[in-house]
Amino acid sequence: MKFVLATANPGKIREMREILGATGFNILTRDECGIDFEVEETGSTFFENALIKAKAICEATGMSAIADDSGLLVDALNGEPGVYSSSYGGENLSSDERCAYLLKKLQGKEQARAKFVCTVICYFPDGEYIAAEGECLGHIVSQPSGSGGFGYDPIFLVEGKNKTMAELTSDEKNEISHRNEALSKLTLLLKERGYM
Ligand code: ITT
Repeated sequence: MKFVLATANPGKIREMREILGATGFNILTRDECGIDFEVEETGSTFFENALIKAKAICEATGMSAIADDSGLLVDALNGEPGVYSSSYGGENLSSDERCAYLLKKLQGKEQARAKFVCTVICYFPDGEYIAAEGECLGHIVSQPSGSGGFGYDPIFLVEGKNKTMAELTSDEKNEISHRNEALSKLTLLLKERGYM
């Protein structure tokens, strides 16, 4: 079975390929399908944005498309950056700058409970789709640490581990991540529907 990933984020593409590797699916990227346009994320929820991306890439390629919409929710910031995680603090910031911006916003707050969440949607050429969600609990640390992963990983201390997400190996991250939970559920649903 062939799928195209509806994400342009290289960190997500790497992890989705690693996680879906065991399924035997043939996973293509947007680039490999010649998609060079950006999909505008006009939704106000992870679900809406995942659906917008999956539908757009399915319609452009004629192939079943899997989209990931994800983000970081920090309790003391009332759930920010949330659906705006990829542009928090400004469109053109680097990941390091975005982490620094978030840490600055958290200054003076007492607790820094947070979670990563992920909604994945597989959209089929007949207009049907299936969705699944995952989350990963943790805390924000005041000093970034580690060089693995991407995005906010260096400032996210994983619950139950004394390490930031960026200090985990990619296998370790993929065992506990929000993305893994969502994609594992999606894979089960695809299995139930006879796609593998
Ligand atoms: P696509 O829309 O092309 O998929 P994007 O990066 O814009 O790429 P999102 O709109 O879903 O995707 O934004 C998700 C952001 O949340 C992402 O850019 C990171 O900043 C953050 N994020 C999501 N998952 C993460 C993870 O596993 N580790 C660190 N940060 C993550």
